[in-house]
Amino acid sequence: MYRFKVIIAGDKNVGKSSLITRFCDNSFDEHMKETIGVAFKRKKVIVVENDHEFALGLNIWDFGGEEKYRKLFPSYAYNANAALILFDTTNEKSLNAITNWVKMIEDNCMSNVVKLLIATKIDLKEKREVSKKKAMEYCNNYNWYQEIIKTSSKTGENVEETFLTIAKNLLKRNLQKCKDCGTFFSIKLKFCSLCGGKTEMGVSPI
Ligand SMILES: Nc1nc2c(ncn2[C@@H]2O[C@H](COP(=O)(O)OP(=O)(O)O)[C@@H](O)[C@H]2O)c(=O)[nH]1
Ligand SMILES: [Mg+2]
Repeated sequence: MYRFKVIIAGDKNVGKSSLITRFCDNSFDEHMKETIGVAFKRKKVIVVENDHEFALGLNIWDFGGEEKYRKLFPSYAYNANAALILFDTTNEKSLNAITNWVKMIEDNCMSNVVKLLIATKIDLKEKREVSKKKAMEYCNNYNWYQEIIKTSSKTGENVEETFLTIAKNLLKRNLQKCKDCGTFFSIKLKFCSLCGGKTEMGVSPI
């Protein structure tokens, strides 16, 4: 099992705790309690890549988005392998706040941290303040930006997909395949952890 730390960033009330609760417990609470400081959940994800099944243990860290908790962010983000950055489609301010969250992630995480942008509460169509065009224009500022995943923790839409996308990116960014024995091992190692085969320089990971 490969273990990774995943953190969730975004303003208070964007739906961070709800996304984690839908993914880990498959439930939703209209009156979700405010997150005090930092909370933590675990879930196993199976990814199939190149006919190979990988089991990933995601350690998912939740964070109280309130201003008073911001000083905890460096220790919260420490050693994170992936960060989900959330904005609420019913609150335009939460989209503009992304800049700060991205900066805090880049200042406090490793340079190879996987970053993914998530739009939340897409079931609330009548309250929508952020159009797809506006969100894309905003996010085009980031050179790492690939896609915005649109989610609803209420209906569950795209919640599994969010964490599967994270898991696939984590594999690509952290593992390499041994050319001698086919084992997957950490990209940081120069020799295969099973057979000792040497890493071929420049060979891209899976
Ligand atoms: N309709 C709807 N409400 C949501 C959704 N996600 C979160 N909420 C509600 O938004 C509020 C804030 O959610 P919460 O997860 O506590 O946000 P957090 O502060 O970022 O952790 C709660 O009342 C949730 O029930 C969603 O996908 N759809
Ligand atoms: Mg919360």
